[in-house]
Amino acid sequence: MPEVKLLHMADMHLEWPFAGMGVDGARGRLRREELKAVFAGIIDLALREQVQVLLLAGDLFEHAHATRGVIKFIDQQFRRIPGTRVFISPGNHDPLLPNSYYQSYPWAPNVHIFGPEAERVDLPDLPVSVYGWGFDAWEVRECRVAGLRAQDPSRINLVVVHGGDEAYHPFRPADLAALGADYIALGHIHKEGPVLEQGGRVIARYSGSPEALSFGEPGEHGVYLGSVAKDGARLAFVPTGQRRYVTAAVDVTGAESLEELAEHICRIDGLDARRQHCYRLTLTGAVAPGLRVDLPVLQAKLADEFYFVKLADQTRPDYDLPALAQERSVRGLFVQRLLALEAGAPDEAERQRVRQALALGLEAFGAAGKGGAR
Ligand SMILES: [Mn+2]
Repeated sequence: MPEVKLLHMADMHLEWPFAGMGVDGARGRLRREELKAVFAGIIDLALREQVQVLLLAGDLFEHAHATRGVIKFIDQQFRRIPGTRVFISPGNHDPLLPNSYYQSYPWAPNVHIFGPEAERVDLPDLPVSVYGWGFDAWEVRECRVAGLRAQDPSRINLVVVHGGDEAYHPFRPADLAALGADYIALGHIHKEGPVLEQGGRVIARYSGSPEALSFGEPGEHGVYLGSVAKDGARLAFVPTGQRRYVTAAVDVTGAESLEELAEHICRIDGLDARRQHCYRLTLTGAVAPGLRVDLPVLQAKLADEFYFVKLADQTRPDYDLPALAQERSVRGLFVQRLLALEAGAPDEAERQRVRQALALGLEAFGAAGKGGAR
């Protein structure tokens, strides 16, 4: 039975600005170089696995930021795999606008870029048809998959398309099911996952972003590799992501100094992992009264321990607040008032401000923590 060796990827977002990484411009530029390396690694995989068809389901690069240099880099990667047919369905970050490099660049002969009209391309040497359609605007608010319906059910019918939500080419699983395709490679959602299954086999899925781009993209990232025949698609996830984004809470209960806070924080992972991945950590628990959880200083202390760490403070001083609030004293009244303020605060930022005021006030009153005399 004929089959086709396939690699499905999407949402590479080359030249992504990484603005959320903070003020460090060099780090963003380095991340953009890392994205290029991940893409080159996927081309290595296609070469090694002798992939016949590479489906690129949109958002390959950032239209707003891409230079001719990065386009040349992408094209050179495609030229490394002349035996692989590359099909690109432009997405909402790399739409086929009049000034798109998709229009003006002399792309390698093995590359096909789908346009705003649904199109079928038959491979010359295999009973395979590839159907696709591409964004020609920043937003597309209607479903355009109807033109991608398989015309010859005896052939292996592949679809590559971008979108799936309201402003970005909405479609439902039922719209995809109606296409009669053997495999539908989707892009747009940066988390991999199936969209349509039939008889225990995935017919349509998102491959996710090959490299995570922000804290909104936790977990492993990669591409899908395998084969498609008339009796079904057999593709498996291949991790390609280099840096993971980890969001977690760290209980620092008992910490009495910034050094101890740093020790608690470093327990989140081993040094190799910490120097590889990006962490967004919220400190929780009860710390020694009088310990100022000074995030900028702590952040500086951890500079050599992490590739990237962003801290938030939700700790509280280790006071027995209910007991203090019972005291018949100015201090007792102060604690009562601030606990009420905290309870009535509209958001976490305000609650945190009240907790800080409470801690400073108790520090001024000279209150001892639960641990005893200070
Ligand atoms: Mn995307």
